[in-house]
Amino acid sequence: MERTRFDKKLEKMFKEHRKLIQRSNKKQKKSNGIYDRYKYPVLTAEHTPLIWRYDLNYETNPHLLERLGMNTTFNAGAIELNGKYYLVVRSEGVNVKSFFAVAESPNGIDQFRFWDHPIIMPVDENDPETNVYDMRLTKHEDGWIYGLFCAERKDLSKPDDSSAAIASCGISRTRDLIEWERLDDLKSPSPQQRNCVLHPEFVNGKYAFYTRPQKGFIDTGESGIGWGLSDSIEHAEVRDEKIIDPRIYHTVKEVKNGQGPTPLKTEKGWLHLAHGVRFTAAGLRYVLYMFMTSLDDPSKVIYRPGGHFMAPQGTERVGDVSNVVFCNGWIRNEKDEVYIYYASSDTRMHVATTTMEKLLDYVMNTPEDPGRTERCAKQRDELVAKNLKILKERYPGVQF
Ligand code: M1P
Repeated sequence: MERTRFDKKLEKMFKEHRKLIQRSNKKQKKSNGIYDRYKYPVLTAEHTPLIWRYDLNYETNPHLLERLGMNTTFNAGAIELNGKYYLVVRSEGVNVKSFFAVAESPNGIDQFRFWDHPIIMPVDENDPETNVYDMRLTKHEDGWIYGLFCAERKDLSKPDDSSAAIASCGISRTRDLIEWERLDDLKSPSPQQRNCVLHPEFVNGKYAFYTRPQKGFIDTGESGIGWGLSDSIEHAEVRDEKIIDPRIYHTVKEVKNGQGPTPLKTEKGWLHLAHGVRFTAAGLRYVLYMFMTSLDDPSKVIYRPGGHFMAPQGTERVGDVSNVVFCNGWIRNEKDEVYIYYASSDTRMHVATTTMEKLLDYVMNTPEDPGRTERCAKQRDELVAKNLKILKERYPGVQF
């Protein structure tokens, strides 16, 4: 390509990229009343900076080919700092390795822009991981911002199985999302851990972890969302791990589940968002559900709204791993609005917005799953009877 064409093409690429980043987002008209979805994803692979992907030197890349392609941007941790909204995004190159990168927005709904440089997470050179993903950010009362993530290594005990892997909980901390200190991975009785989250307060003077013990890399066994305490964060070890939110037959979390973002403290209890997984003829289906735990004992579940809170819809259903919504980041702002950052189908990031008031109403007043079909029919029938009474009184003679 001639130099002038190269320059023109580059200019056009920057212009289009700028347009994408500056595009404003719009609330979708349809809502279930609990939260609002938005027209556009907040981050896609296309949002990643061109300087991550292209060699802009005419001498070494005269055809302006993409050199280090990006595949997906998903499963982001989220945090608000000084009035700005930050996502620490699982950014995956075309080589299927993820790394973390910060994207910031002035309003949390659109204009998310990646910082120029990805996070270079420190590694233990004696035991480096092959992949890292799904960071949960916790502003802890000890003053640090912690980032817990899955650190994945090849299972060296099975040299002939090229997919045998070990998932472990990596722990890092920062003050500014720029400098990261790596601490020891979490030790626990389970051979594998994924979806671990640090509770934001000390419990009995100790660091408290939500865990997800698992038998194998994919198979969780008889597991669920676990809970355990550790004396230290620098050398975190949970000796006693108890399951606080188990898997249950014929529910949205029949096959597995995992804690989502760090729970939010409210005057009624700790508000949790989690993912639940079910086997279907089309493969695994990942949805989000909520629950609340007690302020006196954050390991005690006190409200369990039945069914899913959010499931993949429309184009969200399709991606690298289809039929998945996953969330590991949300932000409660000073107006008590909650911005839920969820990924669809392991491919892109979206936002859904709501308020603390609505989430509390949802969690405390949505009936539990009665567990059996005829009880579900009766539960619905009771609602129908109450509603018909209201309608008949208010609009006598009108058929709805
Ligand atoms: O592909 C869906 C999700 O699968 C895993 O979640 P879990 O451990 O609960 O099965 C994670 O790898 C997650 O990143 C991914 O989105």
